Amino acid sequence: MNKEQLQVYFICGTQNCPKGKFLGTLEAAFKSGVTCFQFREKGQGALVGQEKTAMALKVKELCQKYHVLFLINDDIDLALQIGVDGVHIGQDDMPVRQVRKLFPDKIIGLSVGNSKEYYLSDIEKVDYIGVGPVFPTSSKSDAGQVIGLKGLREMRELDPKIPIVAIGGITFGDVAAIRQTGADGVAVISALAQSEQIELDTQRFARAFE
Ligand code: TZP
Ligand code: MG
Repeated sequence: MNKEQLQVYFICGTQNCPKGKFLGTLEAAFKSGVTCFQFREKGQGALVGQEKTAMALKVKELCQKYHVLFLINDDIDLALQIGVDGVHIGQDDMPVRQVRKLFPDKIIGLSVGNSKEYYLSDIEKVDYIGVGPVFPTSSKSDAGQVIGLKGLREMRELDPKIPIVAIGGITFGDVAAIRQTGADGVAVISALAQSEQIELDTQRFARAFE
């Protein structure tokens, strides 16, 4: 994959946005510089079943309109059903080997929290890893140990090649320091989902990669 597509990586589900604002939030962000989107519909208040599928199809359409990569979190069945650019999985989801068999040519991203998880993972079968939480986050209750910029740099040193997306508590003011660790992109939920100036904040993320 082209790792520049990971630079401004927005993760969101309807549960992360004020009621009724989800698609509007996505469109505002997509037109302002988001490069990759992960549909992560989970947790309290998340859509399920037909409603989730219908929303995923709307998101797919928006991604196509703005040339944003469309990834689905965890839900392999949904990804197979509607067609995606890729999927993102965690350490406790379907094993990478199995996911790769189902999606031989698609992007597969894997969450890796530390070096132990790195060594236990099928890294050669994934396209990028999501590393964090770099900073404290309130968007994921079981996000694991905060690793800081130091931990992020250590992961980069462990594997100089694999595309790395930093995640967890990131705002646009952190991008310069994160880039200095050698990470390729930043993934955010709240910095965009809860922004009151989504266009401007997305542009700030995008500009930080110029
Ligand atoms: N995985 C590790 S931290 C995190 C996920 C999904 C949440 C990131 O959200 P935020 O609001 O950008 O901290
Ligand atoms: Mg998961």
